[in-house]
Amino acid sequence: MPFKIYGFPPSTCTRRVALVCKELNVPYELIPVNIPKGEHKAPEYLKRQPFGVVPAIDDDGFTMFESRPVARYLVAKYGKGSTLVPDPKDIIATAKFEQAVSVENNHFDEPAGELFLQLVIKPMRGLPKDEERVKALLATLNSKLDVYEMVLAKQPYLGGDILTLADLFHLPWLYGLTEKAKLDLVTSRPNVARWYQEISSRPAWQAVKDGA
Ligand SMILES: N[C@@H](CCC(=O)N[C@@H](CS)C(=O)NCC(=O)O)C(=O)O
Repeated sequence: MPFKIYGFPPSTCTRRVALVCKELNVPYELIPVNIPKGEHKAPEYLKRQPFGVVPAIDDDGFTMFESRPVARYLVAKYGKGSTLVPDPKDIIATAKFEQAVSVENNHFDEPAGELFLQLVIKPMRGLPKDEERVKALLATLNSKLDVYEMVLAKQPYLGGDILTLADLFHLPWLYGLTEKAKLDLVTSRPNVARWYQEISSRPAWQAVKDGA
């Protein structure tokens, strides 16, 4: 039975899981859950993801949700020899990886996601954006990326010397904000630009960047 992703192909979290499948060469079947039609709130889907968001997965009867833990499950199960998650026996590499994963989740995801909502999703739905909120979010995100620039001036990747899931987790929002919202978040920061250029040109991301 193929690995099943229940998701909405353009959604960032669905693409985050699809990206890791591609990185690990895990074939997947995408079962569409149409967000604009409200299918993510349908009782059948809520049995898979009780919070009513996408994605959820089914791996030969094993079901789970939350894109980042799903990515880690994929590496644990299918990523023999993969360095996308450090060997847990390497305590320092693991600690630095966990730090980077936490930074993405706690400093980047929220302002990036809300900016995307304001600048791309609202206009797509014919809704006005909140200019004051956009200004505040941009200030927040820029201040976070200034810290990224300092980190990436000292090491090639957010977790250290090796590319990990912590880097890849950024791709859906960063791509959306630079390519769709046309925000200039990276070019003025040479190390962020070098890092983004490298991770976004990976074939796995190229394969799913516009839809899982
Ligand atoms: N932390 C969750 C977030 C899931 C999430 O917010 N998914 C969005 C799409 S990226 C969604 O389903 N939005 C629909 C809604 O909130 O109604 C994950 O990473 O899986």
